Amino acid sequence: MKLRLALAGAAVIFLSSTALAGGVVKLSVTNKGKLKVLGDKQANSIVIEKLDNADIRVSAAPDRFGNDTQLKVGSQNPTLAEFAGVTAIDIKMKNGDDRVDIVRDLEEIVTLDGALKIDMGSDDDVLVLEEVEPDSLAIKTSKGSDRVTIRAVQVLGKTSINTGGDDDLLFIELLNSGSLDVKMDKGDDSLCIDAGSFIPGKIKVDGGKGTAWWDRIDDDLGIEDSNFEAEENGLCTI
Ligand SMILES: [Ca+2]
Ligand SMILES: [Ca+2]
Ligand SMILES: [Ca+2]
Repeated sequence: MKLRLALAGAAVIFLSSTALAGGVVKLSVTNKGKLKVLGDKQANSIVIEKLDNADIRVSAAPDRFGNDTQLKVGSQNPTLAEFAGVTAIDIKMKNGDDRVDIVRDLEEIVTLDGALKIDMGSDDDVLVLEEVEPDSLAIKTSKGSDRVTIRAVQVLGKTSINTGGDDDLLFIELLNSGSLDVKMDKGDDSLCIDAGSFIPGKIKVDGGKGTAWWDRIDDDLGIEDSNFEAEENGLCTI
């Protein structure tokens, strides 16, 4: 049975007893409306969505071994939590093979007046952004072979993505952003930018050391002169 509680910080949480296995993710909202998401050294997995009442909902999801992440809001351990008045999101997942999905589910596109900042920490992380519209977007995935998917994302200001060391995969499909700065660092990295993206401002794409493959980059984006080694057709269909 679920128990619905209203907290002073405008959070609504749903309690149920769950064993601790996939680590703990702490959630809090500053008085300026920034939702802070803080993982631990375990493999944490969460889903962030927007509800039709404009609340942001964070749900715990099972990791690839089926272990559920435990959320923590104040002294409570809910399985999902809803927050009103969120204007920005700051995510730090730390070590472990983490997964974060920020997606439109059945309800609203995830719009934010402020910044969306995501730091996946070390190890092999998965990040999926689908139908998200923040004011600015900064992604960092650090060491580990990470996979980042950006689909139908609209950013008023700048987008910066740094996938760090090791063999990373970055898929960008339908990104509208004021500017774009991609750094893929060491390792054998792969980048797919779909031709449907629109970036009117400055574009900088750096494949880093090691082999960097790219596919389906729109000529209009003008990034062929970057240090990507070769075009590999079919990369975008992986
Ligand atoms: Ca973690
Ligand atoms: Ca991590
Ligand atoms: Ca990496």
